[in-house]
Parts: sequence; C-alpha cells; structure tokens
Amino acid sequence: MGLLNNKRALIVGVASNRSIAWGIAQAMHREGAQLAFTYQNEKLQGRVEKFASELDSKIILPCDVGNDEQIRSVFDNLNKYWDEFDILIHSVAFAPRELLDGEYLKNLTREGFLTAHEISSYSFSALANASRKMMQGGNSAMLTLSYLGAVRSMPNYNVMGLAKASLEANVRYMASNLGPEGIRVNGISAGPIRTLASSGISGMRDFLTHVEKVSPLRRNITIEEVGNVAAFLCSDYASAVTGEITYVDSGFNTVGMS
Ligand code: NAD
Ligand code: 0WE
Repeated sequence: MGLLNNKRALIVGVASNRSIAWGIAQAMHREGAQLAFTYQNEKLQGRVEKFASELDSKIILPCDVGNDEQIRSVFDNLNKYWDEFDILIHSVAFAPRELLDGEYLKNLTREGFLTAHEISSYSFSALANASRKMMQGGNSAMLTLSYLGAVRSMPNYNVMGLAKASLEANVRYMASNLGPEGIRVNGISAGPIRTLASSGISGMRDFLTHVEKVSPLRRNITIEEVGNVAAFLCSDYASAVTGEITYVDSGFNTVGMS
C-alpha cells in the first residue's frame, strides 16, 4: 500500500537529477502517485521528458511561471489528461545572481527585488489560482519549498530571504483561503543541498560544512529525505496539517549553540 495511491500530482521545478522536485517526484511515484511535470523553457524540455518517462509519466507541459498565458495553458492542457488532480508541488525560485552575493543593500535594485518576489512567491499563488478548480476532490494538497533565510538573516541570501518570508506568509494565507475547499497548503524549509540553483553560489560550501558541524544530526540532508516528508505532507496521513512550515534540515534551525 502506497501513501499516495490514487493521487495525481503536478510537479513544477524539475531541472536536473539533483533538483529537490526530482526527489519529491521519485518519492511520490514510489508511494503510488501518478505524475505530471512542467519545464521552464525549451533548454530543459528534453531533460524533463526523460525524467518523466523514468517515472512512467507522459504529461510534460511548458510553464515559465513569469508568464500568465503559460500558467493558464498548463491547466488547459492538463485538463485533456486529467479531469481533477490532488497535489501541486511548487519548487521554483529565482533572483538575479548579482543580488545573491555581498552586501544586501548595496546590491539591491527595484527590479531584482520585484523579480525575486514574483518568481519565488507570487508564482505559488498564481499556480494555486489556476489549479483551484481542478483540485476540488477534497483531501488535496499544495506544497512549496522554503529556506531558513526567510526567518533569519543569512550572508549572501539577501533578497531571496525576503522572497521566502513572503512565500511562507503566502502558505498561511493560501491555507486559510483554500481550507474550506478541502485544500491543504504547506511548506518544507529544507537545509542547503547542492542543486543547479545552489551551484556557483559564493559560500555554498561554507553553508554545507556549517550544517555538518553544528546541526543536531551533524550532517547535510538529501533530496530523498525532502521527498519523503513531501509525500507524507501531501498524503491523507497529514489530513489535519495545513498552513505549516516543516523543517527538513538535520535540526539546524533549532540550535543556538552546539
Ligand atoms: P533547481 O535549480 O533544481 O530548481 C529550481 C527550479 O526553478 C528549476 O527547475 C527552474 O527551472 C525553476 N525556475 C526558475 N525560474 C523559473 C521560471 N521563471 N519559471 C518556471 N520555473 C522556474 O534547484 P532546487 O535547489 O531544487 O530549488 C527548488 C526549490 O527549493 C527552490 O524554491 C529553492 O529556493 C528551494 N530550496 C533550495 C535549497 C537548496 O539548498 N538547494 C534549500 C532550501 C530550499
Ligand atoms: O533558495 C535557494 C537558491 C535560489 C536561487 C538560486 C539562484 C542561482 C542562480 C535563486 N535565484 C538564483 N539565481 C541565479 O541566477 N537556496 C536555498 C540555495 C541557496 O542559495 C543561496 C544560499 C543557499 C543555501 C544563496 C546565497 C547563500 C546561501
């Protein structure tokens, strides 16, 4: 018996085999869910098609979350395969790279601030709005990915921290709005992992070794571990959990000193 038998999940945010969304897709497939995927652009299309076929999925749709038209067309197209679905995974973030290095205020621009918030927070509500009418089966779930920089200042994370703070508030407001329709909304705050989005980030190595040194479990986390918690949060075992941010971080956020 899988945790997610008879569930259908739309996964937004696979870019490589290191993507957190890929860890989530694998766990959900293992637990019996049927999957559909989106890809950001043509550069990623072939890769995502290959990943989808590994998990027996034939539904692969384009979606740049910065584009309202593409968001709408995802659900028009998805509707040709599925009349309803149960799970929406949002695993997307972006800020212009220059803003993720050095002093927060010195490198900040109006445009960079807006982009970070648009792609990393607004996009979750936009996808939710477009999904809503296909998620009316009851016991459905939406899930996004956050980072500790939402609630603590972190070197170099800068404007992404503000965008994640907005995303976490978005989880609570969406949970309040959609709860009466039987849709739960949660977030996972994951510890640092080497992925495309974190490669080439200055100081990433220091973030990883610091977690190894001071977290209660004295190690970093994997995309499989995020996937397992995601499968639980989107399953009926979590039927009374909504509006929550669950940390999957070796306990790092809980220590003041170690
Ligand atoms: P990743 O690069 O594998 O995934 C990021 C995804 O965002 C990619 O699939 C990319 O295509 C997508 N994306 C960016 N801009 C987009 C746009 N305009 N339209 C559509 N898609 C777009 O990296 P990841 O680390 O798996 O990141 C996934 C999520 O996890 C992000 O929200 C990130 O903030 C969060 N997160 C990452 C870490 C980490 O250390 N890697 C830790 C905590 C949280
Ligand atoms: O949320 C993230 C990263 C999100 C991200 C990554 C990039 C790299 C490429 C957003 N925008 C971009 N823009 C790009 O051009 N993480 C939690 C991973 C991460 O990013 C950091 C970190 C950690 C951890 C940035 C600085 C410091 C630590």
